[in-house]
Amino acid sequence: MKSKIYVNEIGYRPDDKKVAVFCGKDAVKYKVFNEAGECVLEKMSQAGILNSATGDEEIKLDFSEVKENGTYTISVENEKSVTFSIQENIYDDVRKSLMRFFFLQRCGTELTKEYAGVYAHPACHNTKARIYGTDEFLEVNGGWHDAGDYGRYIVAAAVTLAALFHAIENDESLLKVDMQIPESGQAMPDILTEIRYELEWMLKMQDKATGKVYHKVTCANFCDFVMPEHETEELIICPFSLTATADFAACMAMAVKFYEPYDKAFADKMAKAAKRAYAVMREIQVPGGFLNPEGVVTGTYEDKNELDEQYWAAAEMYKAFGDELYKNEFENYVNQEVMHGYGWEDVASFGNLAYLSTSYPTDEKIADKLRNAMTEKADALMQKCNANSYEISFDENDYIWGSNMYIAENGSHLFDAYKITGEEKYLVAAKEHVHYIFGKNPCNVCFITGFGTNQVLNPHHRPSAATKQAMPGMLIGGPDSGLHDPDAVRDCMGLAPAKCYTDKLLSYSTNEVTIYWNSALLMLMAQVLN
Ligand code: G3I
Ligand code: 9MR
Ligand code: ZN
Repeated sequence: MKSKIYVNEIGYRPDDKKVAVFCGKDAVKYKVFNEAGECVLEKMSQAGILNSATGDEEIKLDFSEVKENGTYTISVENEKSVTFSIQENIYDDVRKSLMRFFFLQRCGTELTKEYAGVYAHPACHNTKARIYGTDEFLEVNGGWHDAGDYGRYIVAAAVTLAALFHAIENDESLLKVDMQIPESGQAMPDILTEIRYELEWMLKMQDKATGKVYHKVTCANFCDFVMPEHETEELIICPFSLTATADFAACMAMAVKFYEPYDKAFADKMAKAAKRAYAVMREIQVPGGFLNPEGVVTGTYEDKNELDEQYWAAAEMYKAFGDELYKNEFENYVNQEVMHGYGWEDVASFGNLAYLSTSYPTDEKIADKLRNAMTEKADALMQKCNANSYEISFDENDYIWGSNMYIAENGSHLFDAYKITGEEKYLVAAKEHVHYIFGKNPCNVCFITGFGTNQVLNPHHRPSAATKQAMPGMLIGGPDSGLHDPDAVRDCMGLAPAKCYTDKLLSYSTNEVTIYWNSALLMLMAQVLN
């Protein structure tokens, strides 16, 4: 039987706030025991509060006083939690594993046993790809497989890299992590080498003639649960899209400064690519945005609002190159209906960070407006945090496909307000979002494969399924009350929104993984746990 005390199963750093959750109505006595079996803390809780997202009354068990290194359990009545640790560098392993995931997702190249273990495979997806609707073929090898499937999508790639760049900016120690990749030990830090692997592929997805960027390259259909070299159907390059082209421009502009010190020619190539994409992005006007062309059924990353992508691109272009034109265009977008976020669909928050951190002149009124909007957003999230015992910024309507990405993203919005106001409460709240992902959640599972006591064993991820071994270091999508796949319907029908999660291979809407979910978590961890 799983314990009913929900705790960060990976553990805590000594000085962070530490709170477990227990379902119950009345106040309870709880105790914390160290590995020697000694009780190091005994306290009374407050009474439970009803949570509209779980349907449960929940009690907070605050044990922040326990700060000594060691392993512990918490007990309430006859219930005992899983064992967890307190230690300063407790997150090093999970951070590295989350980073190595990108290497393990490499497409178009052989992964050897030495670096990839059971996930080793020969080069995959290395035939030329057909440009949809034509007899033209293009070499677009490389990059990372997007997710549990083997598609490669520009929108997804760009936001992944943006989050990774922000992770590095917030925690420079990421540049020192030995990712145990074939290139480790070179002058370029491993994380930048890995990111470059994706950038090189993205550059191939830009049309040489026009500067427009293709939306994705995938087969027409999703393949079976096989290793990537066995997906051998024809590769199809889907049409240009405004979102892909704008996100591409933003991402390339961001990348320039990271590579300048190591490879000036590569940095210049990206600067040029960014400018070309930005210049033409608005020409790609398809009513309603990108949709799959006939015969192709893989991921769409469809987006009804394409303004936030342009907003983000304008901001990054200005930050990178300082041209007045980009500034004017950005400031013009500020007055329009843009969607703020750090996810694949709504990206304007990346634009805010770019405008607020550029060394070129900015308009103070606009900067103030952005800071106010960011703080307001965080305040709305804080209200939700205060309304439930998990202290996360979710109510019953927030459990959608990829909810764990929104958990991470909200943590980053709270962190933004901390940076703007200096108020500690935002930082403390942001950290609870990491604790939730690591096990303090009503699904009672650590949402990173390979970590924690209650592990995810059957992720919707083809290499994991083909090897019958969950690849470690993947952030799982998490509860989705929309019940978007048959397994979710069968296992979660009638459950409260926060519990609509099932550890089944076929549950792609709750149990898949993606590059941009890992990166969102790495960004938040770099912000609040460095
Ligand atoms: O935005 C609306 C929100 O306003 C509404 O309240 C809510 C209620 O359901 O839905 C929200 O939209 C959801 C959207 O994700 C939010 O990001 C859609 O219902 C949901 O269907 C959509 O899911 C996306 C899914 O593809 C299907 O399109 C996921 O975000 C996205 O991560 C996922 O991406 C797939 C790729 O296509 C293929 N590769 C795997 C990858 C991960 O599953
Ligand atoms: O594996 C696919 C996953 O990456 C997608 O997110 C998901 C939704 O588009 O689709 C998965 O593929 C399934 C397909 O949609 C329906 N037939 C079964 C496929 C494997 O579960
Ligand atoms: Zn591949």
